[in-house]
Amino acid sequence: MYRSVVLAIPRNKTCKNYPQYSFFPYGPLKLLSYAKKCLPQVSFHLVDAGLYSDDETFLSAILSFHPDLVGISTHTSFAYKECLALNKKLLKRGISTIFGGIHVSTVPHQAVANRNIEIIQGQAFDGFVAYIRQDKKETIPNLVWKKNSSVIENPSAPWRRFDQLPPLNIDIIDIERYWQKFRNFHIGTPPFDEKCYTIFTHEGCLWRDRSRGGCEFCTPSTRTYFPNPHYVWREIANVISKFGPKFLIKDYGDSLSGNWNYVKALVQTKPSQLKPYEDYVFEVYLRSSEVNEQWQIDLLKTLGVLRVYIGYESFSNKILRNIRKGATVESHWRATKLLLSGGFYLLASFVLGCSSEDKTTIKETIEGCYKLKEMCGKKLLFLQASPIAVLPGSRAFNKLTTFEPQYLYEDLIDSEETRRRWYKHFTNFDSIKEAEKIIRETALTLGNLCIFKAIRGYR
Ligand code: B12
Ligand code: SF4
Repeated sequence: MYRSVVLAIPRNKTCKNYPQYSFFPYGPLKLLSYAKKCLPQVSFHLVDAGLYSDDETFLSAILSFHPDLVGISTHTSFAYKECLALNKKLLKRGISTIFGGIHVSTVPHQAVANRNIEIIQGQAFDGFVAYIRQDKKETIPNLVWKKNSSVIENPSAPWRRFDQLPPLNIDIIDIERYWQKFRNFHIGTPPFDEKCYTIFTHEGCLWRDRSRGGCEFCTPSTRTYFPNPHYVWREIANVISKFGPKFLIKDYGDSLSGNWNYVKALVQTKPSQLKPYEDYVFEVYLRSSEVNEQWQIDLLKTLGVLRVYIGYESFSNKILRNIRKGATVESHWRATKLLLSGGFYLLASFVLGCSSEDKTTIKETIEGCYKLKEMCGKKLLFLQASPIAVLPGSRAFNKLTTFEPQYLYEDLIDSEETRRRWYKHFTNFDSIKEAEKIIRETALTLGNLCIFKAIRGYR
C-alpha cells in the first residue's frame, strides 16, 4: 500500500487568465475525501498549480510531502502537456504516478498506447482506492494499463451518485487561499464576495441527453441524475456552520433549468434556518430556452439565486441551429428580460467560430453583445467570448476526425492546430488566416465588455 499520496493538478497554460483558482477543484477533492474515508492510515494532499507562482514551486510543494504516489489530474485537454511534463519529472525521482480526470478519460486507449502511463478512467473513486492499496492490476476497476504490449481496459466499478458518497473533506485543502483569489477577482462586484463554495445540485445535462450529444463543442463527462435535495442542503449547512454566513454557492451542475420540478424540490426541502440572501446566494447555470415564465423567476428568487450564468454562444439563429443549442435569439432576449426583471446578475458566455460561422454571423453576435451590455448595464458581471476549442469527446471533434482521421490515434492534441483545421473545414471565411484574425479580434473586443478585469481580452 502507498503511504503518502499527492493529487496534483498541473496548470492549464492555455487558459491562463481564467479565474479557475477562485474555486477549489471539486472533483479531485471529492476523490480524496472518499479515499481518506476508505484508507485513514494513508496521508493525502492536494497540490493545485494555480496556487503556486511557477512550475518549480509547484513541484517543490508536491515533493515536500515525500509522496510515494502522485495522482495527476487532467481536468481539461488543455493542461495535458503540463501533466506529461510533471509525470516525467516525478518518474525521474523514482515516484510512482497514476493519471485520471476528464481528458485522459476521453482518450484512455490512445494515452496508454502512446505513453508509459496508467489511467483510472471515468468515475475513479473505487479504482483510485484499489490502486493505492496496490491490488492486483487485473482487479482494479476502471484501470487502463499495458500488459506485455497490449492495452487492457478493466471493467468499471458500479456508478456512484454524489449523495451516496462521503461529504467533501475541506480540511484536505487550504480553502482560505482560494478565497484570497476569489476576493481579488471579485473586487468591485456585488455582495457575497468574501467566501465561495462549490456544489453540484445535479450532474450532467438533460439537454445533452435529449439531443444526443448536445451543443457541438460540449464534452459529455458524466451521466445525468438529480441527487436527493437534502444532500445539497446538508453540504451548504455544513460549510456555513463551519465558516459562518455570506457564501457565494457556485452550482457546477450543467443546467439547473433542465428540471424545474427539481428546483421546486430544492425550494421545498430548504432548511428553515438557512436564510437566502443573508447566509448564502447561488450562482447557477440556466439555458435561455428553458426560462420562459414569471413563476420560474419567483422560484429562483425563493431558492436564493443571485447570479445566473447563460451559455448564449451566439446571436445568430443560423449558428444556434447548427450547433444544436436548442435555443434561439428570441429565447435569449426573452430569458434575459425575465431575469433582469427579477434583479439577477448575469454572466454570459459565447463561443466563436462554430459550424458555418462567417462575417455576417460574427457581426450579429457583436451587435447582440452590445445590445446585451446596454440592456444589463452593471447587471452584466461577466462576458466571455472564446474561440471554439475542438476537444476530444465533443461532436465537433468527431466531425473534425472525418476530415482529419489522424486525431483518432492521438492523446496529446494541439488545440491551436485543431482549431485552425476546424476553421478550414467548417467555417465560411475566405481563409484560415481571416477566420483567426476576425475571431481573435472579436473575442478581445467582447471580452472588454466584462467588468471582471482579470479575464478581459483574449485568452
Ligand atoms: C467545474 C468545472 C470547471 C471549473 C473548475 C474548477 C475547479 N477548480 O475544479 C472551472 C469553471 C474553473 C472550469 C474551467 C474550464 N473548464 Co471545466 N468543467 C467543470 C465541470 C462543470 C465539472 C467538473 C467536475 O468537477 N466534475 C465532477 C467531478 C467529480 O468530476 P471530475 O473533476 O471529472 O473528477 C472525477 C474524475 O475525472 C476523476 N479524477 C479527476 N482527477 C483525477 C486524478 C486522478 C489521479 C484520478 C485517478 C482520477 C481523477 O475522479 C473524480 C471522481 O470520479 C465540467 C463538466 C462536467 N459536468 O463534468 C467542465 C469541463 C471539465 N470543463 C471543460 C472545459 C473545456 C473548461 C475550460 C477550458 C473552459 C474554458 N474555455 O475556459 C476551463 C479550463 C480550466 C482549466 N484549469 O483547465 C470541459 C473539458 C472538455 C475537455 N475534453 O477538455 C468540460 C468537460 C465541460 C464540457 N462539457 O465541455 N471548469
Ligand atoms: S454546452 Fe451546456 S447546454 Fe449545451 S449540452 Fe453542454 S452542458 Fe448542455
